Amino acid sequence: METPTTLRIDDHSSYVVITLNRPERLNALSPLLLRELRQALEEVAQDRAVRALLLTGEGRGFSSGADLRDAEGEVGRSGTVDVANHLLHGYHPVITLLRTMPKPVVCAINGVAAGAGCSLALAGDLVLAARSATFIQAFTRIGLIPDAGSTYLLPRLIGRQRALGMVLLAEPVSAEQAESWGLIWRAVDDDRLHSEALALVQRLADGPTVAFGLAKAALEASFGATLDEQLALEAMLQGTAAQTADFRAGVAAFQQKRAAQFRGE
Ligand code: LHQ
Repeated sequence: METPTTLRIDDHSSYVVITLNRPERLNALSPLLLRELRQALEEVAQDRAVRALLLTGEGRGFSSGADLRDAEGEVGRSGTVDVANHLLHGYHPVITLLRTMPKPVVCAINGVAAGAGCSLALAGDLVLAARSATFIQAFTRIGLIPDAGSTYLLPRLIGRQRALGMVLLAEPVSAEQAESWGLIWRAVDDDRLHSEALALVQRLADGPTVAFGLAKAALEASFGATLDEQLALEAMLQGTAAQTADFRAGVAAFQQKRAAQFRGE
């Protein structure tokens, strides 16, 4: 991939850190950033050596959502951009790649996550946030509805009432509030965010990657399934997990009373 101009990509061999890098606009999601992020995510998804992903932002924001000042997309000038197409071709591949990534995705929310930036933050598997970070469903402030997955994710994470509160009032929700609602995994002190996120992604990268990917898929499928369908899916996916070298390594380590060394296959 060509060196991206809106992202920083750090390859730590077993995991990759992608940093949104337009801090002067609080990492607003320009069409170029979305294209570069999509390409980076496709590469992470396909690279078997990469066993986990950390997504974070540079500067004092995680992401302020759609770039309302971008000249290319002209989102800010009402009627000059085909919003539905921009969503279909710009945002949706990114959200889908994150949700279907066959390896764990940690999001480290370093500051405000607004609009589609909030959707992006919540698309991760485990979301850590700096205590000073906020989550704003900013869409209705500008007369839009939540997009980029927020109407799917919010009710599943926090229920209808809190989802509606966030959407209709569009007020900042603190990291601590987000943690207590179950919107995110954990709020951590600002100066600990980076080290805690790296420790978490390293831990996940050392885990049974195939099982992690299959577990994610099973949990995702559960919302649209009956118990019988879900039991059948579990049996099928477990059949796959049980064929991995990591399963054999895990059982052997248990029998020998030592920690397992997983290789992600
Ligand atoms: C920005 C942005 C921004 C550009 C701050 N764009 N520059 C919509 C349309 C079409 C298709 C697809 O989907 C969507 C979905 C959406 O995401 S709609 C929601 C879009 N986002 C927003 O409405 C949030 C807009 N931003 C804000 O409300 C504030 O900036 C927040 C609350 C995020 C942060 O406030 P402050 O901490 O006070 O920072 P600031 O407002 O001073 O912003 C700092 C700079 O970043 C500033 O630039 P400047 O040159 O004046 O220093 C802002 O213009 C720029 N910026 N958000 N979305």
